[in-house]
Amino acid sequence: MIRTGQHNLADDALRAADRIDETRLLASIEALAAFGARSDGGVNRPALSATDLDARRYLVAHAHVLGCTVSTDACANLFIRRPGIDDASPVMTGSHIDTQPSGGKLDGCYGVLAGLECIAALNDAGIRTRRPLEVAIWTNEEGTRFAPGAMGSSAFVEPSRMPAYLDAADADGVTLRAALESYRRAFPELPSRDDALPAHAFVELHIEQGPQLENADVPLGIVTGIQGVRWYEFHCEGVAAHAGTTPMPMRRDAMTLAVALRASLEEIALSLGGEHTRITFGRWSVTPNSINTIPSDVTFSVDFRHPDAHVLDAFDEQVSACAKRHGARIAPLFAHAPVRFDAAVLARIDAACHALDAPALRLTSGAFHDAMYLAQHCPTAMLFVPSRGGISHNPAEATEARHLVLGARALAHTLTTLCND
Ligand code: HGY
Ligand code: MN
Ligand code: MN
Repeated sequence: MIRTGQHNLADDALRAADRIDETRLLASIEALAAFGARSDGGVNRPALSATDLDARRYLVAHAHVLGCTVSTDACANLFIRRPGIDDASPVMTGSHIDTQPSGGKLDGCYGVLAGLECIAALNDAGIRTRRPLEVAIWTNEEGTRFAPGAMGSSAFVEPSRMPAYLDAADADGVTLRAALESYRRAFPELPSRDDALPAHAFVELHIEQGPQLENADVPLGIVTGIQGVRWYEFHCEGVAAHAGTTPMPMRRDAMTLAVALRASLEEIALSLGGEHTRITFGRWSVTPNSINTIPSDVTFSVDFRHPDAHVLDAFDEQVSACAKRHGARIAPLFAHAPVRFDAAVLARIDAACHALDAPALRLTSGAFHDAMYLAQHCPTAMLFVPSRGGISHNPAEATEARHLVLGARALAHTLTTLCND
């Protein structure tokens, strides 16, 4: 039996879990939610926006109070490190703090704050782990300000992605390059890492954002993988003309084209993917967007998800042909294949749930997460807590306090055992 100080390692994991403090965790969730708070109780904190930089400043200060060091990298990822006894490769946890425009308080933020709560719990318990523990804050996971999503974590595992990312622009034409320059000016004191350090393991705690755990009445989800995702933008072109004078047969209405194309794309998705299909046409822009002018241009996004790689590839092929048939242009924005997580890390999470006597359900994630890229870098897995009503990407996003605490306790147990490998 390996002994550190007066305790054996199994005790350390339980002692760390027992020092998770509900009041401190819930208070940190409310404190972070204040940055970009919406009047309806949600949060709007775009990646690298002023509110995001303020939130980062709050978390960097919090990290220093916990006795941690903070560093960053070329894509503004933040790494909050609790030193270990040895300078071995760290165990990593964390998630993202950028939100959807009408997002909730928990998506991403809960995983970051629970990671910091685990550090506070280890400190309170006086536990020193063999390996360092790092909480990562990955930049632009949502991908709503800059496409693609999970930009920070993908650039961390593959730095060669950065040059292409720098020219990504938001709806106001601000490039990632400019946003990163503002970030560096705001945090000149943070040491920057040149490349991705090896990691012993990565465990991401996240809300499920769907209904499975709540429907099964189970408080924890052991996430075995993530379904695949494809993002595209379609552009339909018509001819602007007067709404009152132009006879219907004479029109080339871009919206009529777009609506017909949308129907064809949905039909393809459902015929290929069946009940597991998830297709969303979430972002539209109409030009000139005037009540009394026939649209000349309509652009809309497609977010397609499916657990089967063959279905995703078949969808790719068929939508290109479909766009051609409809005379529309198609621009692929983002693609990630389905991911299977590491069995050994899953076993650690499983052991933590058993140690805490907590029922757990194995499931695949419908949402993508930074863990899908970290899985290329080191042994990776995820842990879920239920979402009330399965709601997320919505100000009403919520999770029972007892589940938030249990998730953090299971994370503390898992991280402590991994940190003592
Ligand atoms: O879109 C997603 O699946 C993630 O929530 N950003
Ligand atoms: Mn998320
Ligand atoms: Mn999200």
